[in-house]
Amino acid sequence: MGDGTVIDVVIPARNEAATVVANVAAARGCRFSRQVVVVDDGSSDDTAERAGAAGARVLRRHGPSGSKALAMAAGVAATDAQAILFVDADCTGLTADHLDDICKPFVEGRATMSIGMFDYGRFWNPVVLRCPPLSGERIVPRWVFEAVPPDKLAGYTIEIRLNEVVCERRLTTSVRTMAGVQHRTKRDKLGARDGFLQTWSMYKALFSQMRPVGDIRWRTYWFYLRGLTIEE
Ligand SMILES: Nc1nc2c(ncn2[C@@H]2O[C@H](COP(=O)(O)OP(=O)(O)OP(=O)(O)O)[C@@H](O)[C@H]2O)c(=O)[nH]1
Ligand SMILES: [Mg+2]
Repeated sequence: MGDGTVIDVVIPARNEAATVVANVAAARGCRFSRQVVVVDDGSSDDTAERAGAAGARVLRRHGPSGSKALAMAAGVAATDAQAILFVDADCTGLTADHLDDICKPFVEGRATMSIGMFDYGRFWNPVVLRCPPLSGERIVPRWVFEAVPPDKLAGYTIEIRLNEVVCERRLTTSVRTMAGVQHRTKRDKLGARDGFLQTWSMYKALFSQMRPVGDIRWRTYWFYLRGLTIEE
């Protein structure tokens, strides 16, 4: 993909009033992005109103039946961009510069998928950069998202499905640390007990996608590492 590629930002958000404005601002400041689409379903706070006031185009899906992946799909369907930069609404410390840095390897044609990882400090970052990436901050060509089968658009497993599309085709990925960026965890949002239970069910869902229970092959990670460039 080259310089003329149209890139839109899609931000799935549910009950992220505390952080959505800052993340929309970062996304609007990204020099490669055309528009910022926030997809809110079922928020009980004013996430949607705040996102709109911050300059995002807001899509509202009503009812509690949504999921992160379905929100992302609704965002993609609402744009005609050739590439989508996904950003979670619960990041802290995220700036336009971080998003520019994620886009560069993609725009310069060095990677099919480019991802930003949270900053876990000097000791852990080199490890995190080599783990299977689950990060929500990533740019992919539109076709990569559309290649995920509709029945696999489930909750929090969308990132490993995107990894699968790219890596099983032996395409390239670039990762980098987003210096100073963290996120509000489920514990921050829901309290210790519910946060723990939801985090537990998220990881259970992730592992149940992997063989032998699920259909994702472990070799995908090997292909991932072979096509990986770590940006400094
Ligand atoms: N529209 C919409 N967005 C969602 C839904 N579930 C999660 N999101 C958003 O997706 C992003 C990531 O969700 P999180 O729950 O923070 O998941 P995570 O960051 O992978 O997991 P943690 O490490 O526990 O924070 C956030 O912006 C959420 O608001 C949903 O059902 N609908
Ligand atoms: Mg989060």
